[in-house]
Amino acid sequence: KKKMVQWDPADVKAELIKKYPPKVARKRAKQIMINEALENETPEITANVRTTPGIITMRGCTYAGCKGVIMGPTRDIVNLVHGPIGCSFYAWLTRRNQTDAGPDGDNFINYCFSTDMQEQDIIFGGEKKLAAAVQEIYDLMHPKSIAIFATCPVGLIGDDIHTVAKNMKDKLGDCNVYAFSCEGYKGVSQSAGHHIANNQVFRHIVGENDTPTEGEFKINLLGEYNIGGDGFEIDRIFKKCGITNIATFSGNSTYDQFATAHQADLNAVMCHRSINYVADMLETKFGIPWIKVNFIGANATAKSLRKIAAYFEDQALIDRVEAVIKEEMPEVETAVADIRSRTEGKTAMLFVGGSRAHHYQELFKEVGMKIISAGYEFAHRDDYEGRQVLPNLKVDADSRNIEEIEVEADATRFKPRKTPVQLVALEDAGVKFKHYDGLAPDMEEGTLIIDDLNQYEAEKLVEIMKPDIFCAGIKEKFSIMKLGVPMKQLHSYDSGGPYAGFQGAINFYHEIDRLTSSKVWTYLKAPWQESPELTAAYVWE
Ligand code: CFM
Ligand code: HCA
Repeated sequence: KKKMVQWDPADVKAELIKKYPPKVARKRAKQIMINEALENETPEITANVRTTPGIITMRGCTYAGCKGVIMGPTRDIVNLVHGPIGCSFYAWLTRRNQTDAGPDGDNFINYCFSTDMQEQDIIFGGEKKLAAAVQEIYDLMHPKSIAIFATCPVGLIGDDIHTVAKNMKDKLGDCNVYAFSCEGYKGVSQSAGHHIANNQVFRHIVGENDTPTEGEFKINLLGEYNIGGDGFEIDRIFKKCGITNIATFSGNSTYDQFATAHQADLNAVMCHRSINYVADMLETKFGIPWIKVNFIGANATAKSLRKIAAYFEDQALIDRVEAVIKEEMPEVETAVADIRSRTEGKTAMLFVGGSRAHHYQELFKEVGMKIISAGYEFAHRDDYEGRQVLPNLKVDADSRNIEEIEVEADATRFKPRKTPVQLVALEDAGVKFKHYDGLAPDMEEGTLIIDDLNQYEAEKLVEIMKPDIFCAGIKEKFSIMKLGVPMKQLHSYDSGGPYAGFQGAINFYHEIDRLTSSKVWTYLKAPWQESPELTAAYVWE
């Protein structure tokens, strides 16, 4: 059995920033946090700040967050990229979100639509070319809707994509056209792109369709992107429980699902980081409360289903949810019992996006593994530290004065589904609404929490702490594997998945077992490590 590597987190931190110039070291020091209990407070971390130029960040750009993340998975909206062809080509089908359009549904995800901007468009402007592209798409595909995305040059030359969109919408008549000013350079990461996408989806689509939707317990699932088919597994479970999912934002979604989303009774928020803006807007404009859920991990799935059932306060639903959990769990428990003997006590590191570095800790814990270091690429401070807000209301749980709450609720709600007093009573009964835990409180003391980890630090961290598995994205994959450490992509899942829900958890346990139990890593030695005399042959003059 492998001996546990011991380290002092303060030493590791010092080692990570040792080589930086003093100013950079000072900045990075604030983004590397030793998780420790302080008197009455959580330790603070700096997040959502610009990456120092020259550092090889793991982050993506604003266009990636808007077009790739939020709008990309919607299958019947044509996503037209206004920009040079590379921006469209390199964002084409990379995110592994799956679709099922049924026998006659539209699915444009497989296509790559671009205005293919050239030098002359940069000089003379690309608006005419953009309008012609919209017309061409309409003539060829007749979609319900066309979304236009700006890449960096568009903002620099000042093309007015919103006016082009409006004019084309008026001209076409039966096709909703709108635009996103999501130039890649805006903001400090893809996070700005989420916000831009959320605002426009809400402004141009949500609430557009009042045709009544069927279902007794209607929810929207926010922040689930059907990577590796996760959304399919969650929908399978909802269906079994009798919960109607009107719209997923945005895995395998359609224009009409967004347009009818305002008819739901509850929003269940999975990836809070990317979609909290829509949750808040649905609450403010349509009075639909939201709760935080997590379907990554079998126990987390059971907990989230119970939370949804508790909201509706319906005994038949509560019983059905319990029956589903009882039916699904034995297979999960059998898998854990088999795998845990090999995975117990092994260590993992997770550096992913803005929510998975937290959500996936559940799955590792279920097979007895320890998380020794984790962090987000672009999350904000509340994703690290957690936040607690009362449902339906813009007040902190601490300042819970019922009269004050009622006044505020009346002023902001169009159609409140429950009175604040009922909600407070529910909270007191143990149902926590709109509360979400941050990453830090859920991690053990002495662990290292690192924001916007970069390539240099990733390699150093692995060398020093020697985890049994490292989880991140494609840019990290091969440099980590070359260090002899198994690497699992938690963005694209490599070629695996689903990992959500009960069946997904079982898939994940098996994958982690295979990766961390494989002997192949012990054979991984470069020729010059085996025969030092070869070193000279590999040195470049
Ligand atoms: Fe949310 Fe996502 Fe994530 Fe994200 Fe992303 Fe993604 Fe991610 Mo890649 S929306 S924050 S911007 S869960 S694309 S499906 S895997 S970084 S952790
Ligand atoms: C993005 C998308 C990404 C990249 C994943 C990766 C995704 O940030 O533009 O680096 O492997 O999940 O596809 O996060």
